[in-house]
Amino acid sequence: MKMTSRSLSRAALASAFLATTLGVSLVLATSATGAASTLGAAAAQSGRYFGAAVAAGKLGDSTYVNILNREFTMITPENEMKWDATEPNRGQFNYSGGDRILNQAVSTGKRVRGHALLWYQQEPGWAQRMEGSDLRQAMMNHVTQVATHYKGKIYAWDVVNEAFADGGSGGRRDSNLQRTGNDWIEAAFRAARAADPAAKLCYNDYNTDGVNAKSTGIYNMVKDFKSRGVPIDCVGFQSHLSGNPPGDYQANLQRFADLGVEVQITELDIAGSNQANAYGAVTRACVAVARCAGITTWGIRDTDSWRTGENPLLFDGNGNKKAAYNSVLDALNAATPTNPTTPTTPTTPTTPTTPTTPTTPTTPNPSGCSASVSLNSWNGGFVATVKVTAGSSALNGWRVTTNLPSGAAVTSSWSASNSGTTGSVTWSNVSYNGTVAAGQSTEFGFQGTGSAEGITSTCAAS
Ligand code: 9MR
Repeated sequence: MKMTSRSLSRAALASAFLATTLGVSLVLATSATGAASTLGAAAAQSGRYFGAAVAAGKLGDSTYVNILNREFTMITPENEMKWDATEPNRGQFNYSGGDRILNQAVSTGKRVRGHALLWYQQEPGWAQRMEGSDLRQAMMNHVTQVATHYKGKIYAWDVVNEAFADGGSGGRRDSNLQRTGNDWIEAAFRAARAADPAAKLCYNDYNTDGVNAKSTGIYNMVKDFKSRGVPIDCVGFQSHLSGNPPGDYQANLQRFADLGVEVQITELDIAGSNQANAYGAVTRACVAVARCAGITTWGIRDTDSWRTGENPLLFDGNGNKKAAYNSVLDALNAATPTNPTTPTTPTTPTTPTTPTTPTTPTTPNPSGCSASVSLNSWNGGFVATVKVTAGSSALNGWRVTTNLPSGAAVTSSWSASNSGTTGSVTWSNVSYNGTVAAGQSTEFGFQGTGSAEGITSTCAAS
């Protein structure tokens, strides 16, 4: 946990103040302590999302939709963007289910994790019967077509799902996809980047919850991709668990983050009697890793889960919050807020003596927006992550100018569109991240060659 003593004491001070002036009953609903009352709002305080896998067929169920709308800020289509759904016959694409979910997300201000472009399961029958270069061509066409259809609308794609073997080999899983050549994964990532440069591109897998042979195999692949400039932005940890995550769960996330990729918990569900504690442990691990961008649970209510009878989710069959829900909410609320990006010395908590009506927490920027850049550099290249934070008013669009030192050049980017690649580069929001609530943040990033040490950035509302 990265909770600083300052934020701890501020939170304690504020909650004591609230409890005495407003009465305890209000504490849970207010934001003055940083204690948000929904998963999505709680996660947003530290710049993260909280998502759920959603089935298009359930969008007519009002209990389901009410919880979805209230609690979640990210949606993963549970099956609707898979290969068998989107290309049931070779070259004939069907986006009806995927579009339904995308529209539901967009109309309610949520983002979408695309799942999954290539996976050895849920291949359409025609692809299952193919091999070799013919299959390779069909695979790449599939990636290109689907990523193009959703271009600019997807926060992150699971480009490749579950390509590594279980057990101790640390190698690839056998499949007809794998038999087209070991380079199929990087070819898929390059095709996805070319089709939708704004989407983050993830590799996603299960049984990768600690440092083990399988996660190390994936780690080595990501490291290799980064060193060779193969576009990869994130790694998804499905985290289908029974009881507590392994003791090195956080350390495992961190070692991937240290490679310069985002990490995401993509399909969380936890069975067993220790469920509430285990959910808390997973959430605390994510919020302790700066590059852990968010958590998605694989379904909403226990009755929505693929793990029939195991009740592994945060809401019971009637839609009531379970103990595990409170564990997650508390862990999200305890995360260090990320808002004051520019370390404009958050001066001593403005005299909390006189109980002046607890208005919104003092805003980091008086107006407009600010941008801060964090760099992950290696010899000859870098990844820059830029955090855009709204000032005292919401943003309906933003423009960031970064000044790159000479010799540095942008080669790819995500979640923003740019004009120019060297020197002064201007970045504009894409369709899904232009709206930023007052005091909240969004991120975009880019990869480049050369050294970006000394980069500066400015932000303007547009
Ligand atoms: O939850 C999905 C279920 O409805 C499908 O029948 C199943 C098909 O294999 O896939 C489930 O989702 C899986 C996800 O796409 C990838 N990781 C494992 C998930 C659970 O099996």
